[in-house]
Amino acid sequence: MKNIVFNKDAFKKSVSDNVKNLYRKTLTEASRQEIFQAVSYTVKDVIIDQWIATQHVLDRDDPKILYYMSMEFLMGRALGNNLINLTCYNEVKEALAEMGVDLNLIEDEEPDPALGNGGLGRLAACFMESLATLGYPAYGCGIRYHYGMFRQKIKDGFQIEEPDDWLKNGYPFELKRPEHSYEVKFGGYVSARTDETGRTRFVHENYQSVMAIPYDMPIIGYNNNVVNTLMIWDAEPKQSFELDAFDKGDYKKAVEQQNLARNLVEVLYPNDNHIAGKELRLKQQYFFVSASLQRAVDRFKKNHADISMLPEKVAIQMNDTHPTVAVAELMRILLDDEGLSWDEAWSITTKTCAYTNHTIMAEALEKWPIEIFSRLLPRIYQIVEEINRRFILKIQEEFPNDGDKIRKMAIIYDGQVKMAHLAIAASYSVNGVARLHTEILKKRELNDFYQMFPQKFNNKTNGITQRRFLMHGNPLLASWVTEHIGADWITNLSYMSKLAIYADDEKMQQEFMNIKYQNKLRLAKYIQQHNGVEVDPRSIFDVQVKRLHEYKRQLLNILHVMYLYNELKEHPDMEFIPRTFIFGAKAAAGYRNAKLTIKLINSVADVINNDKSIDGKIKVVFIEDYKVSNAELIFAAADVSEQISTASKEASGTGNMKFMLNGALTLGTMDGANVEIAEEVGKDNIFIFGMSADEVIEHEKKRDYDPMQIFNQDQDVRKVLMQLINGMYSPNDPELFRDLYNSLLNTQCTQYADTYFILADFRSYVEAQKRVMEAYKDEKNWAKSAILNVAHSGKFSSDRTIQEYVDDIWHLNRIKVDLDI
Ligand code: DL6
Repeated sequence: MKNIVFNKDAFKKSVSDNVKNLYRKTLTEASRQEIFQAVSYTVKDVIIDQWIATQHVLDRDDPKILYYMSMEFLMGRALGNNLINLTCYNEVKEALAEMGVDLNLIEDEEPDPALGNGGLGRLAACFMESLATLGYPAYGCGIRYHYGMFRQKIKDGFQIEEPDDWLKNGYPFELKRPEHSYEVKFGGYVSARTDETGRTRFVHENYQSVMAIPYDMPIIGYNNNVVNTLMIWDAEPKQSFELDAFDKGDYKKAVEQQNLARNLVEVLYPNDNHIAGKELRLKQQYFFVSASLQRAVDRFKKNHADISMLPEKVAIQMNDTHPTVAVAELMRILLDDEGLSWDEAWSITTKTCAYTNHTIMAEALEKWPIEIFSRLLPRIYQIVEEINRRFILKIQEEFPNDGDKIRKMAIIYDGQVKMAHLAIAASYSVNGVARLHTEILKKRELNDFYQMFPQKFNNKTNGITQRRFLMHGNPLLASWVTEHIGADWITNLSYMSKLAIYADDEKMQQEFMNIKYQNKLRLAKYIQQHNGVEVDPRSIFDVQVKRLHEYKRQLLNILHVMYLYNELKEHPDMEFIPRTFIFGAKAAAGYRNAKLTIKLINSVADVINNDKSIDGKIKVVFIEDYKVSNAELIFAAADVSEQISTASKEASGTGNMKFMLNGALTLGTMDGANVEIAEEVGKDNIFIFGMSADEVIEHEKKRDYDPMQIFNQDQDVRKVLMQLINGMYSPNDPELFRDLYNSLLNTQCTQYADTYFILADFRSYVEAQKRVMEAYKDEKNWAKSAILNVAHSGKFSSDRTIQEYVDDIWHLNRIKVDLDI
């Protein structure tokens, strides 16, 4: 069933008209960027009708609405995916071709809106798309950073960060909505006053404030007319809104407000799984949370006089602890603006807010010094103090003989506000993002809280949208799948299991491998253009793309490449299937070892790629500026998916699912969602290695791991590690990689040497890599495994994840949108 009727002539005319009206040019005179803008405005025209219709349904039916609060939405490009979800991608491609325009080149003109760092932000984007596709009413709430995730350049092998000026040419898919602006206040002080009824009122005075202005972006459901909204907030100084009310004499305040607005949303903090702890970041958090909640409550009040019904109409999901200040802000609105008692306000808040935990990495658990928190958000701090006071009483009731519990569980302790504790105390649901992760939370990291509130804890294994990561990213495979099993998988990925019966079919295996080959050619071309490196599409494409973090162990991967190179040099005639090791990763700007690992990968690439004696058997490629758009090309072309984090450290991972969907075989540890991938695909179709989460945690507890022993006993390890410091990969500066060497061996430089058990897992990784090579020799069997990976990817659709959130946490109803045409 197709909902929109595509009219080719009208489309062409609209594109030409847009070029004319926007740029005073004919199509032949227009640049690609201008044509991208013109096409996007034509597409937006179609979207707007569905968007309005969706809003009318929301106004008419008054369903419960989800507000998904997230500091990050890593959206990726919109044009292609909008066309897919409007079900007119091929028609538009054809119409543009008739106009002499290549849609793929036009798509490349769109900047990647990169308002996120990595997995957490991309998950939020997949969730928004699945919510719209399933027809659930939802707003994404975030920040319109003027500069998103930095653009990565590689210069002499080092990462250089360049600003991502994604709004430079104007972004056609956003809509400014100044009529929904709100004031957000910072600083000042709070005075208690008794009003005429004898009630204590808290008055916030002498504050600075900014206006939060929403920009709406449409989120288009697949073939269902539903268009939800991603509402991202920009900041503007208040006086430009209220010129009259503004005290013109107060120049200093005017400048302060101007600066506050300018700085507030300027840039995304580029840290993944690590908090910056900067004052501005707390301001950003409160800014978008306060504005979003004010809008949510206003929207609710349009239809309802009784605020106690809020939990029936509004669900707030806090994506990690970053928006946790929402709990206190909602309390403030209910107490101060709505005049409710503490108990009434608390009852509403705790039935409305839910929290997702995305990490157990200690450095990512947010804590704010009370000095900063109370100075920036004085009223919010008062409220958190009171939540904490009452929470401590509850802890004492629950654990009467255990004084230590308060130290471990209090929201405010040791001069810090602990955001995860606040989130758990106030949420009706606390979820982890893969089964293993949730179990670790329950048994270890959050065990005290689990003992107190077992009913709050649940698991929601992450997922990804197949519309972007197969239909758009891998059109050849998508069409092949549809040809053989029909198109139901597009909206219900569990249908993919129908492919399994073809896994043994030699013709199908051949077809699958041909498609993979075409995708490898496409990536090889991209690598040639961007890296100037020639890679052999017949080699095994072994890929690790994700943020650079020590726990993700890109270092283990490159150490193995160094080892393999040593082997090949020592035994030039050994049996060997050519391998292309592909990396893509951004490192946080201040993360030394991560940046040094990027340099190491590039240095190893330099040496190996230029060594004629190995006949191109190993190539190493570092893809610059890894982002959503090039990720789609990479997943489609991969043979091997490297998911090699230290077991227990990767909460879930979602790249692992994207590779699987595209028929790559996972080489991974039993970590995060790898565990569930292994379960779905079966042990014959995945390469598992390394220590288990329990073993890692046990060593961490006992502190009995000594990497030096391995260094002394394993000559291959010793050789590779020596090459880090003997100038083999840095002849001009043999000390260049000393810090990496030290991180693995030298206890004086790190708290514990080899914190992420790289040497402990090295041998097992080498063996697993051998199994990969053995398996690849049998092309038919490899193809069978690859097809089975696609066939068993059904569980990992974000549609499934969202349905579980709806069933267990949000309790939303689907809407139905008909277009009155
Ligand atoms: O849940 C999405 C994603 C997981 O797949 C990754 O395993 C996890 O590392 C990531 N967590 C974060 C935590 N961030 N902070 N701050 O990015 O979430």
